Formats: sequence, structure tokens, C-alpha cells
Amino acid sequence: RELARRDLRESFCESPITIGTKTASGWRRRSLPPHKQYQLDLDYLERRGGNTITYEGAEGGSKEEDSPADTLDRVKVVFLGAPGVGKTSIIRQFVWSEFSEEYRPTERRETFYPSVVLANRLYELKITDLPTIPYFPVSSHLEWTDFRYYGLRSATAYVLVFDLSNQDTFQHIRTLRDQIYEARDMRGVPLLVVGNKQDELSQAVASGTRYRDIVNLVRKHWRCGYVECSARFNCRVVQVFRELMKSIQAIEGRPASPSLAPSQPMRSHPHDTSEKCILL
Ligand SMILES: Nc1nc2c(ncn2[C@@H]2O[C@H](COP(=O)(O)OP(=O)(O)OP(=O)(O)O)[C@@H](O)[C@H]2O)c(=O)[nH]1
Ligand SMILES: [Mg+2]
Repeated sequence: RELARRDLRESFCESPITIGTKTASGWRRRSLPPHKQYQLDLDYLERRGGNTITYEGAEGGSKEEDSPADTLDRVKVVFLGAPGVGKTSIIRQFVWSEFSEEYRPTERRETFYPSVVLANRLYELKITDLPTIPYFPVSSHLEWTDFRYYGLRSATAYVLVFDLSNQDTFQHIRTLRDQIYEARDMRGVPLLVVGNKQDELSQAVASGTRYRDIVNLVRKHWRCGYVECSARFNCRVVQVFRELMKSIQAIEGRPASPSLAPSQPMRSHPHDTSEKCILL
């Protein structure tokens, strides 16, 4: 693995690496000096190797070279689930307050860097959105066979999304969850299940046994967080991230401060770089 890393590092560091920063006036490209490329090679590998569009500075997490961001808590969150369940929609709604009715399947790994504040602590999130993966890499060898898998086994937390209006999509995350548990030690790794498209959950389905079985399984047997949301109507999308961050804080042993009243998220306009965080 170390050899593979070195080979990749060398091949990717041959040419200057340019990253983009989204600003009010459009995209600004900048190159990093070679020593920075070397230090940060794995992050750049990810951005470059996967042809990733990396959104830096759009809403938070701008990484200027001498940024104090290195001192922040970095939280690597991976969104997984069946095609079309709304993973990208949830992320975009949260980060940019944007929603598109049109379905454009995610074709490349995309990474978002919002910053959030919970209980007076600032976290820099690295949210990974992937094209549908056929399986979770159960070994480090598999993790390296395909760029899409890189870093999946070392995520801080997982968000497994299914579609409440198409409960067959739950089977997908059930299988994924088994594979994740097989792949790594999940002690101390929060896993949050999200039922999206709540706006399309009919009364008949919501009172059916299948729906109840899913909720039961997740809450009582898996014992993990469960949030229902609608990315379309931006309903409980912030709650998804609040639950996630609360689980992470609980694992860190730093429970959320009871004095922190839930407040409206501090939203930035997509092209406004002046506000940096989303308050949870
Ligand atoms: N009604 C409704 N539609 C939604 C909601 N969230 C997403 N959609 C729609 O569902 C479709 C798929 O959404 P995406 O966010 O692209 O789904 P995805 O999980 O990222 O899909 P892949 O990238 O293919 O894995 C799009 O047409 C969205 O408009 C929701 O909360 N309610
Ligand atoms: Mg997508």
C-alpha cells in the first residue's frame, strides 16, 4: 500500500496541480507550490485523480495556504445509497440551499467542504458524494483498485440514504451496512440512516408494516440515528447534519452544550463567500 501511495504520489506530482476556488466572480484557479503538493498529495490525488470538482471557499472551508484550518476538527463524511435516492440533493440543499428537480446521476466523485458549528465548536466537513458503488471495499486492497473507493474505509462517519417512497432502496443500504461492518471496526464510527423524499411518503405506506419494520430495525437493532427529510422542500435537512454532528460529539465524549439553543442555519448565498459556516 505504501508503495502504491508513493507511485501515485510521484506520478501525480509531476505536473503542477491546479485547484479551483469558486468566488463571486466565477472560478479562480491557482497552483500550489511543489512542497505543498507533496505534503497534501493524498487530498490532491483525490481531487485530481477522480476529476473531482472541488468546491472550495464557496461556503466554507476555504483553504488558503496559511489557513488555520489545519487546527480545526476535520470530519470526513461519506454519503452512500442506491441511485436516485437523493444523496446529492441533500448535500446541495445543505451546502448551497439549492435543489434541482432534474435527475442528473452523479458520475464522478465530488467533495464538498462546508464548515459547521455545533455546541460552540467549529468543524470542517469533508463530504464525499459518489457515483453508485457496486460494493463497499471490504479490504484495503479493494479500496485501492478503484479511485472511487479511496478513503471509504477511513471515513469519520457514514450517512446511508434511502428513498421513503421506494422502500426497495432500503435493501441497498442494508447490504452496504453489512459490508461496512465487515470492512472495518465500526466502534466509534457513527452511522446515520436517512429516509429522504418524505414529501412523497404516502399515508398508506407510512402506516404499513414494511415501513414500521424498517424504522424498528434501524432504531432498535442497528441502534443508529435515523432522520427523515425532504431535500426537495428543505425539510429536516439541517437535522440530518445536526444528528450526525451530535453522534460525532458523543463519541468524542463532548456532549452538545445544553445551553445551545437550536437556531436557524446561517445560510450563505451560493456565491457569497463572506459567511463561512452553517450553524447547526
Ligand atoms: N420528491 C422529492 N424528490 C427528490 C428529493 N430529493 C431528491 N429528489 C429527486 O430525486 C432525483 C434524484 O436525486 P439525486 O440527488 O440526484 O439522487 P442521488 O442519490 O444523488 O442519485 P445518484 O447520483 O444517481 O446516486 C432528482 O430528480 C431529485 O430532484 C426529495 O426530497 N423529494
Ligand atoms: Mg448523486
